[in-house]
Amino acid sequence: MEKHKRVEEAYRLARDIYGELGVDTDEALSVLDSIVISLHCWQADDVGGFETPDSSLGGGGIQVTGNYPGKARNIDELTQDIEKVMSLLPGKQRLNLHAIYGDFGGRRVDRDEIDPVHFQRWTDWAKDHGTGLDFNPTCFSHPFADNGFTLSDKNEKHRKFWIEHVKRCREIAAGMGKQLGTPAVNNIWIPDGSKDLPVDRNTHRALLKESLDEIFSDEYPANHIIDSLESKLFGIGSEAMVVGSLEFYIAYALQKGKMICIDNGHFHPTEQAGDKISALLQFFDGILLHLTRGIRWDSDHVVTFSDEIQLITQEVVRCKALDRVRVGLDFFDASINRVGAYVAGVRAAQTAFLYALLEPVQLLKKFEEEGRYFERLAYMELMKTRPFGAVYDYYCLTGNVPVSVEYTEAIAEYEKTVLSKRV
Ligand code: RNT
Ligand code: ZN
Repeated sequence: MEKHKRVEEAYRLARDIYGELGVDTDEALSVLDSIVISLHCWQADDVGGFETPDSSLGGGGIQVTGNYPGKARNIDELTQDIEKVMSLLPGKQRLNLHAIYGDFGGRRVDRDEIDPVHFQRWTDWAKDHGTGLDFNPTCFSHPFADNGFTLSDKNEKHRKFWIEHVKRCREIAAGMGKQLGTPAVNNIWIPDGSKDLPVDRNTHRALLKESLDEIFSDEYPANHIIDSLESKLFGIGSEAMVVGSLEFYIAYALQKGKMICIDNGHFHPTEQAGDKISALLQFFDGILLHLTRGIRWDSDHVVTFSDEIQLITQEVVRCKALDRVRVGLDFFDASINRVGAYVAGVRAAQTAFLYALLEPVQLLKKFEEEGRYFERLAYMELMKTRPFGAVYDYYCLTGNVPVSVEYTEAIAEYEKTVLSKRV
């Protein structure tokens, strides 16, 4: 109780400090509370999924390292983990599923056979929890992806297989969106690319375009499904060329009215994903974010409150584009408590949005317009030491979730009573 009083007191002080800068902390918190972050289910089990026979992450140049005990082995354990995560977070979240996470009842259901019934359990779960669902085709961890190509494969049989898979994913996602009353984002990412210098980039890109055209020839209402396309610069095993590059998808998505997904791990390390937002917003109705953290490569480390994430959230807020941006997370770290990793990652993303919402944008813009760049710099530096942590703590307190480090104790308890028993 004493502790909680201190959180309230600190918040009152913070409110005054921000108030002097013309920033309304109450208003910032109410906007923050409207930001729904989509939790990627795949952090709970290292992108393994629940297919039979057991698949584990393979191909596609994405990798999980670590073998921390306690990963989710089935839908029961995954929902248990996600519910735990949600109970430790302020605000509302959605759940983002991959196609390999269906309820396959121990049967072998190949990717071109998945069906809405395999996901009804998830939709029912989401209904019960008042949350929305998002979806992703799984075009990796499969023998037909072993040569490094899926939707752009020159092997017609395999390409047709992947087209069928993605078509079914769209049907599943649209069904979820319809039942839940909130459109599901179906985000297509494919690993297709080449390790060494290819000669025929053109045919692969033509095939990808053809495949997408075929996939999108099925029409669904916009209030059931939002289609999104995720580009990448390079991956492990696709260093020389990725078929679904930024240029390819920007052009395609613009022409076809689709959403573009910006994963901040998918660019040259010195390129800033945050800089792209105001450019894309001039043309796109919506952007999907995959917030992640690359270290030297697209390593998908847990999101932290980094400069990179800050610039992304600042740009979304500065562009007043919160209603046009969908926020998803995309990381998979098996070297630490996986449930704790989720909570830390979401809290970091929320802190970054809050930090952006607490920026005295009007004042900074004024400095900028008047050419007072020293003041702009000085105030931007000042904001780094203003008490945004006290504001976030208060958000947790009023959201009835553990404040600051208290949540690590809840994770330790969950590890002791639940995760450590999964052997
Ligand atoms: C891979 C992409 C993609 C995946 C998930 C699992 O580089 O970021 O979003 O991480 O589909
Ligand atoms: Zn991603």
